[in-house]
Amino acid sequence: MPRVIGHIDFDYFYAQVEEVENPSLKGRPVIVCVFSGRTEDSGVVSTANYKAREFGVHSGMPIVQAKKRLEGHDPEVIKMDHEKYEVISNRIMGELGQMVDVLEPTGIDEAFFDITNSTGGDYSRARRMAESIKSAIIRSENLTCSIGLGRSKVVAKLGSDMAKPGGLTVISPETTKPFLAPLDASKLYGVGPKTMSALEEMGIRTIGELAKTSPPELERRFGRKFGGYLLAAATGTDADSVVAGLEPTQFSRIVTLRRDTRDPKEVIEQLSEGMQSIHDKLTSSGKSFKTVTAIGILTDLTTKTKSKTLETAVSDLTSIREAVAALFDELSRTAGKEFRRAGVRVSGLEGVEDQTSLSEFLRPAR
Ligand code: DCP
Ligand code: CA
Ligand code: CA
Repeated sequence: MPRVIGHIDFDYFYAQVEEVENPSLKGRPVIVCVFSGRTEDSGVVSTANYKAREFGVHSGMPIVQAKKRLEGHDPEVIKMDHEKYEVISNRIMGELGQMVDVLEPTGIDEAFFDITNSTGGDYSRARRMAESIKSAIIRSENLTCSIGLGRSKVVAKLGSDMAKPGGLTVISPETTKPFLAPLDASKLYGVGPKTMSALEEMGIRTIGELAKTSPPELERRFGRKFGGYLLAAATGTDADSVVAGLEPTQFSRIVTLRRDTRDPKEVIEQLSEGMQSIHDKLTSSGKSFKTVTAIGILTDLTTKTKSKTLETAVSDLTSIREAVAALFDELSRTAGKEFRRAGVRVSGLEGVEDQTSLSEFLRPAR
């Protein structure tokens, strides 16, 4: 049975999240920026929506330069809020995990997945599944994404790249060769400018030309491992499989206090948002926890911690707040110095995954 591997990539992710939150931005150039704080506009563009890209703005460009290009076009400049994007990413990954056989997140806005079993290797069924994944994400988060399907990770990734923005590229086993042949070899995952110029020296420009090169020739130039990979990638036969992403084992937040203090009430108050964000993460990943830890970093920069383990796993905000309050009361009595920074960690996570494996375990054998 041919493998069916997918690669999903959310479109102009950070900027799209901002558009969803504030629909009046649609149609205007939007840039999401990381400000370094040195001068008012120093820093770089983290990402830009497609409207801003029409003016040549791209990730990594200095903010000053981007603003110049967008002058007179009513741009919106937004400060990057990584936590916000992470919460949404986690929610989508959680949802995706329920829809595919194996999910391997590879970044905040992308993942490989395997749907060989659930489609029986049938690429028409796979296309319908990819379409329903796309509509599910639109329904739940109002976000568009691009998906590629193919028989290997390299092919799937090429497919999602070509589908941007908002598309779906299905490369069935029969169409893999003609699909790959005319493409520039630099499009292959792992082929950077250095490899590309080495290939050009060998007279290789396209993936099709690379696929026809003899293995010894490639191995002589690139070594056994990378040479072998290049040939496999070019023929769509790279064997790498989709590996389930590691589940988080803890969530934590640390803040620098507005002033050094021994007062647990002051500490708790400033940790309130952090506890809320931990609670959001628990909710979005469907997890509960057994252990709560209060973390205090003192004025001499030593770290003191105090933990409490519950009898059963819980996930509600009140439990976090109550445990943290009690732990900081104790910590402030024993620390002997003022707190400079303070944090909370929940660990011993249990959740969705355990339930799935349990139900699988209980399912009668066939
Ligand atoms: N990112 C960043 N700095 C970069 C590149 C990316 O901070 N130099 C962040 C912002 C992006 C996110 O990572 O939204 C995902 O990166 P992508 O390369 O997938 O780019 P986008 O999702 O922004 O756009 P595309 O529609 O091309 O996927
Ligand atoms: Ca993206
Ligand atoms: Ca990406």
